[in-house]
Amino acid sequence: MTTAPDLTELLDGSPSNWGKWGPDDEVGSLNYLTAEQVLRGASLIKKGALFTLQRLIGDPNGDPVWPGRSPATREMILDESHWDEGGDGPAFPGGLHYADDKINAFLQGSTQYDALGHVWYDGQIWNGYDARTTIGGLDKASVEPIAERGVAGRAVLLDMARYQGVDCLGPRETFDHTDLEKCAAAQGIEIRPRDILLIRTNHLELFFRQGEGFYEDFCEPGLVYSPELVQWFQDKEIPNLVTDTIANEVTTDPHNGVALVLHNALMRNLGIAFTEICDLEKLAADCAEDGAYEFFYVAAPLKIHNATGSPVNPVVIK
Ligand code: UVW
Repeated sequence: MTTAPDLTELLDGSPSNWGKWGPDDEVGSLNYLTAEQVLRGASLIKKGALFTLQRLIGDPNGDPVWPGRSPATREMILDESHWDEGGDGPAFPGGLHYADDKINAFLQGSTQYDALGHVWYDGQIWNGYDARTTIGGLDKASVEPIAERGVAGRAVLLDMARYQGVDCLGPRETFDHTDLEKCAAAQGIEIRPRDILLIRTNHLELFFRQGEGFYEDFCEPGLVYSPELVQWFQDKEIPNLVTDTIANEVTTDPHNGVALVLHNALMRNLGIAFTEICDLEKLAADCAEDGAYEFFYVAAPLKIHNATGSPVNPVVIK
């Protein structure tokens, strides 16, 4: 049996953007989204149609999450029953009643932005910060600076499932940048520098069909590492990778057995923001209908101090 190489060895010499935006940077490749890029994206608004990309938290059919995480639970704290005979509902002048609830949730357990400091190897996170700055909360490269900044620009949908003529991609299936280029050409668009990439696999359809069986021998489909793929992302100055899978890439690289290589090659090293577990179905159906696969994308995760990630409801405007 061959053992998987260390990420240090595998990614030795891989492109890096550490220091490119200064020693204090915490938002990485989102720096590519200048005001000019925001305007470039906004110019694609043609019909005033809105698409929200967040999956429902507390979906009665289940919430897909990375193995080891649990879906969010919501607890009702106050409702009308608290004002029943002998109830503990607070009394307000005028007779106000109100409902209150709270959720207990993994910040990476729904549609989410990863903080750039979410993953690492070799004792260093994005921009070379010491991995020990993650202890007890991310002092560096948390989701907070991304939330503070916001994300907006031209985005393209690469509908890999439709391009391959399948309902959804199955476990372990991989594709790379050359496939993305071919998919874009088939859709009649060009992937331009600084585009936000939205990739549809519809793989989570299998979660809703299979229930817990979905997690057996878990290996999601997705982009797979190669030095050429990393260089392509670097040359294209891609700021944000958005997908409809739990972890945005093939879970275990079939060529070397390493887990989540692109989280490290693209997020830790290049500073590309990752947006995961999106629902791209309505958007994809609309794109197939009107043939417009390029549009304005805007998102801002929640401002949570020191957090490793945050729920988000990105919006596409066509
Ligand atoms: C991990 O990196 C483990 O998970 P996520 O899919 O939230 O990035």
